[in-house]
Amino acid sequence: MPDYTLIIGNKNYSSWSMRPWLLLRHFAIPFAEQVIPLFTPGYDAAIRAVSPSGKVPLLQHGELQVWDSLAICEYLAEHHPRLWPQDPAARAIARAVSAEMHSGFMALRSAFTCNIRRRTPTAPSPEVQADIDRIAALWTDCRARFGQDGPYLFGAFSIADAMYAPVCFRFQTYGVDLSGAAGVYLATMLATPALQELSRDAAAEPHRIAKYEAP
Ligand SMILES: N[C@@H](CCC(=O)N[C@@H](CS)C(=O)NCC(=O)O)C(=O)O
Repeated sequence: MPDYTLIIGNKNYSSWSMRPWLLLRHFAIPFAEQVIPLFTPGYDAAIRAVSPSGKVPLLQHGELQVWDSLAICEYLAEHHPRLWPQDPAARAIARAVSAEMHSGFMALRSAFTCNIRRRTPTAPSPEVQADIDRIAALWTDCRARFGQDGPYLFGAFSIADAMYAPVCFRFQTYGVDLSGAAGVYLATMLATPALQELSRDAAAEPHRIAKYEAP
């Protein structure tokens, strides 16, 4: 019986649930997965019974309940220090870009909602394009400054990559092409086994959330 239980909303649409799930899977940290299907009858009561925020994801570890994706990743890193880069400067920037993702990119997140199995090439609005440009610049900068020892933002896969994984899926769904180092990083992420496993699980999920399937 694994120590950790991760409660998620689903695999296909729940971008916040995805981050700690990918982290646990990529690092082969054993965990039990519990799905409380998002926006289905009974979801609200079921999630509020366990999560103080009424939102997924939630990590249960013994008697402790930790909510919010970034706080969950930080908690896991207390027990598994390799989840952040080892160098203090790299770790500081990894935390900065993770926080920027956690609190920003609102135009992209609201126009290009997460739907992993969908393919719907869409021309971005100027606001969405500005978010895409910032993400491409950030990825390029991290790869150039910290990416010498591996193909991810800080070389080895870290929390920062897990935080940007939903953006990678959104770029695939909406047909956002990136050039140069950012494009190579995007392809690397989409080919990463944990992301591929999540995609397969998302494709097999039975339920549909109508507002994320329109138009
Ligand atoms: N900042 C939170 C956001 C969590 C969040 O908004 N989760 C969504 C699902 S992806 C949710 O539970 N929505 C249900 C609701 O708002 O009632 C985090 O990082 O975990």
